[in-house]
Amino acid sequence: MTDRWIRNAVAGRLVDPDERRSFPAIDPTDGRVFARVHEADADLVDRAVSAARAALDGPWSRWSAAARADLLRRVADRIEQRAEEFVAAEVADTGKPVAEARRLDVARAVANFRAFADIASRADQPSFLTELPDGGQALNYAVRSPLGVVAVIVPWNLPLLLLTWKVAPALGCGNAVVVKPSEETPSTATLLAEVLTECGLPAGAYNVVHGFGPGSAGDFLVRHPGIDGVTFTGSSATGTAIMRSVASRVRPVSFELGGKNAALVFDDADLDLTIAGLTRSVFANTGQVCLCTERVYVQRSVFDDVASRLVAAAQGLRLGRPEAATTTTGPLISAGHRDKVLSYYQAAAEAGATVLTGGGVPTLGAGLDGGWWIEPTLWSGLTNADRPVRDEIFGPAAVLIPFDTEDEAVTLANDTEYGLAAAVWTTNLARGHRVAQRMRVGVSWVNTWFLRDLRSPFGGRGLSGIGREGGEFSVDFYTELTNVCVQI
Ligand code: NAD
Ligand code: 6OH
Repeated sequence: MTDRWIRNAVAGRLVDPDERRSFPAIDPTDGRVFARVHEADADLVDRAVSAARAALDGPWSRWSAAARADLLRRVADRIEQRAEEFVAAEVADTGKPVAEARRLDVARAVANFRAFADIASRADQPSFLTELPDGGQALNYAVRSPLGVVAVIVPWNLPLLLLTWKVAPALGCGNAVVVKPSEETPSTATLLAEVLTECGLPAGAYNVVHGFGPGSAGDFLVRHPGIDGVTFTGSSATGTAIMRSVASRVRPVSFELGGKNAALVFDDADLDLTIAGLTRSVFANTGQVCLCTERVYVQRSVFDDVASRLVAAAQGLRLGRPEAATTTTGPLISAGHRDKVLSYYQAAAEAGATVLTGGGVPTLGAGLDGGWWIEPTLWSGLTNADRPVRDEIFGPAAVLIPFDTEDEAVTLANDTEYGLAAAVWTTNLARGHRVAQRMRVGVSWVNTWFLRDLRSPFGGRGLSGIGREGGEFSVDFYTELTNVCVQI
C-alpha cells in the first residue's frame, strides 16, 4: 500500500488527509496504485466554498486587472520552471506519452495563463451615447465585475489543459474558484494549487476538492448555495445532470461536452496531408479528445486509397511505456472506460462491420498487461444508423463511410445530435470554406485539426454544449455586466 497522498487545497493550504475517506490513484499503464486521494466530504466542500467567498470579499477584490494579469504571467513562468513535475504528474494519472504531455498538456497550460493575462486585462466594456427626444443626452456604460465563486468541474482526458483553460480566465477576471478535477486524474490540480500560492494568489481564490460525481464532491459542489456559476467540461450525460442540479438556483452554466466529430475527405484532397491529419485526429491521446474524429466520410473514388493508407498509419502507431521515445499511444484511462470502448468494438462486429485493423486488446508484455491497453481500430461497412456511428466512443476508433456528392457528405456529417467539431480535407478553397460553414458545429477546420487560437470562440452545439469560451467569450462568462445610465 502506498503512503503517498493527493490532497485537497482549501484557503491557500493543503488539507491533512482523512484516513477514512480515500480512493486510489491508479497508473493506467499497469493498473498499479501509486497514491491515495483524499475524498472531500460535504463539510470540506462547504469550507472550500466559504474560503472562496472570503477571498472574494477580501483583498483579492481590490487587485487591479493589471495586477491579476501580472500574476497569471508569473504562474505561466512558474509552470515552465516546474514543467517536469507537471509532466510527471500528468503521465502518472493518464499513462500518456511523456513527450505528448510536454508538447501538448503542459505547454498549453502555460499558453492558457499567458493568453488570458492579455485577454482578461484588455476586456472592453460597452458604452452608448443616447439621444433623448428633448435634445438631451444620456451616457450608458457597462462595468464588469467578477461572476463570483465559480465551480470548475473538469474531466480526465486533458486534465491540466482543460483545468487551466477555465482557471486562467476565471482568475484573470477576479473570480474565486472551487475546482473538482476528475477522480481519475487528481494530481495536476493539487500541484497547480502549490504554484498559485507560490506566485502570490491570495488564500481562498483557488481551492481544490477531490472526489466523484453523484453523492460526492462534484454533486456537493454544484448543489452548494454559495456558488455563482458552473463551468463544466465532460460528458453530455453529466452536463444534463449538473444542469438539473444548478437549475433550482438559476445560475449560469458554461458546458463543453461530448462530440461525434466527422472528417470529410474530398477526392481533390492532398492525401499525404490528409492521412497525417486523420491519424492525429482519430488516434491522438488514444482517441480521448472531445475533438477527435470518429466518423470519416470519404469520396468514393479515393475511398480505397484513403482506407489502406489510414490502416497503414494506424498499424504504425506504437503502444508502450510513456517514457520511451518510440511510444505514440498510451492506454485508455481506466478499466471501466476500456470496457465501454470494447462494448463498441463488439457492437461494430455485431452490426456487420469490416474490421480494417485492430478490434481488440493487445498483448504488450514488459509489465504492461495489467494496464488498460486497446488496439487502434478502423471499420468500414457501417452506416449512420449503426450505434458505433451514432454514440460517442471516446477511444482510438473510427468508421470510414463512402459518399458521392458534396451535399451528401454534408448531410451525413450533420446527421448527429452532437455538434462539436468537423474537419474538411480538400484543395478546393471555395469548397473548403463552403463545407466548413455548413457544418453544424462550434469548431470547423479545413486541412487541419486541433489548431487553436485562444482568442477564438470554442464550444459546441446540440448535445455538445452550451455557450462558448475563449478570448472575449470567456470574459463574458466569467464576468457580470452592470449598465450605468447617466442623464446629462
Ligand atoms: P464525466 O462527465 O464522466 O466527468 C466529468 C467531471 O464531472 C468529473 O470531474 C466527474 O467527477 C464530474 N461529475 C460526474 N457526475 C457529476 C455530477 N452529477 N455532479 C457534478 N459533477 C459530476 O466525463 P469524463 O468521463 O471525465 O470525460 C469524458 C467526456 O468529456 C467525454 O464525453 C468527452 O467528450 C467530454 N469532453 C468534452 C470536452 C469539450 O471541450 N467539449 C473536452 C474534454 C472532454
Ligand atoms: C477536449 O477534449 C479538448 C478540448 C480542447 C479545448 O478546450 C481547447 O481549449 O483546446
